[in-house]
Amino acid sequence: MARAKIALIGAGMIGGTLAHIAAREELGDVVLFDIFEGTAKGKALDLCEATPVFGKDSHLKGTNDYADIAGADVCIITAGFPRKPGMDRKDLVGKNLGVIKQVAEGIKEYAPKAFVICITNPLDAMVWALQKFSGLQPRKVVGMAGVLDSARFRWFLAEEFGVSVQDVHASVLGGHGDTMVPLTRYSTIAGVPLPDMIKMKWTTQERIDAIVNRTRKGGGEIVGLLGNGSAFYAPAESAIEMATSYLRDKKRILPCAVRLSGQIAGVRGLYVGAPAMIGARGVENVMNLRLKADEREMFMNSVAAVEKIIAECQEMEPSL
Ligand code: TXD
Repeated sequence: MARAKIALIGAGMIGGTLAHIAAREELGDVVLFDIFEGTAKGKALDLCEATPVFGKDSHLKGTNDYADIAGADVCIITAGFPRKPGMDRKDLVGKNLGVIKQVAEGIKEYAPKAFVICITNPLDAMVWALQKFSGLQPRKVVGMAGVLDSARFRWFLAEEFGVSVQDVHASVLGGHGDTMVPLTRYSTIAGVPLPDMIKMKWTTQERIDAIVNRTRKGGGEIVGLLGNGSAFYAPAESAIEMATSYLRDKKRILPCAVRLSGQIAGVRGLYVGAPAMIGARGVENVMNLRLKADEREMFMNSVAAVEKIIAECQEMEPSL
């Protein structure tokens, strides 16, 4: 059987890390695309030269020509400008919307059957614009944010309880960032929901609230520490988990930015984070969670934040 072809649009910090993981996991052959041809070609060649050492037969190619992504099975998009310290996600809107338009046109022309994972911020609005500009089926276009947000939440919980990360499950909903909705009643330690962990006196409500707050600000914490650029290891691992579920038809249920059609709180036509089943047909199902009043309020607050950025996009790009 032919190897899968994975196109990585953007060969920066996340793009390079994605290429590394995809090659090591032998997930498929990799095309690294960037407007800076040297960056894409240099990273691809460096990784090709690493393959004999880690002993995997993945082929990597760097390019600045969209024709090279022809027939890609998966496209992962990180092209754009990262958030700088003190810069809000919204400052990125104008710059990254123009980038997403170009990328959508490239994918529409050369890889219209691909499963497309957008990572570029502001995530929920960019993935929405990408689907509109490209005209691809909504079930084949998703955004990566929830897997990362829930991974951060899981790590903080594993630290809090001193348990293996493997025994921690965390559930998040809504837009990426400050308005993200952590579902503590669906977040568990070895199957025991967090509210029960509080009753069992393994932790307190105050400590869980602090962890939720730290999770919401997780991206900013890394930006502040790095001083130049944003998180890349955990975002890359998260997108690979989504790509793997598609390529291997695993039907994982992962929190992804998906286009809702009424499954949660009646929201339609918008991309927001929700638990989605990812298989060979793309988004095969979205869990129709019934939210409690306070969760619904947080979710609608998150939806409003996404709508606000979309309105800004529509002002800048009347075709949307
Ligand atoms: O959870 C999430 N979704 C996120 C998103 C978590 C972390 C980072 N998040 C966002 O991902 C971040 O705010 C950025 O918008 C993207 C990519 O982050 P990365 O750290 O990889 O950024 P880099 O290193 O700046 O890489 C971006 C690359 C860089 O090499 C540019 O030359 C290239 O994008 N670029 C382009 N490539 C193709 N086409 C165009 N037009 C283009 N413009 C810039």
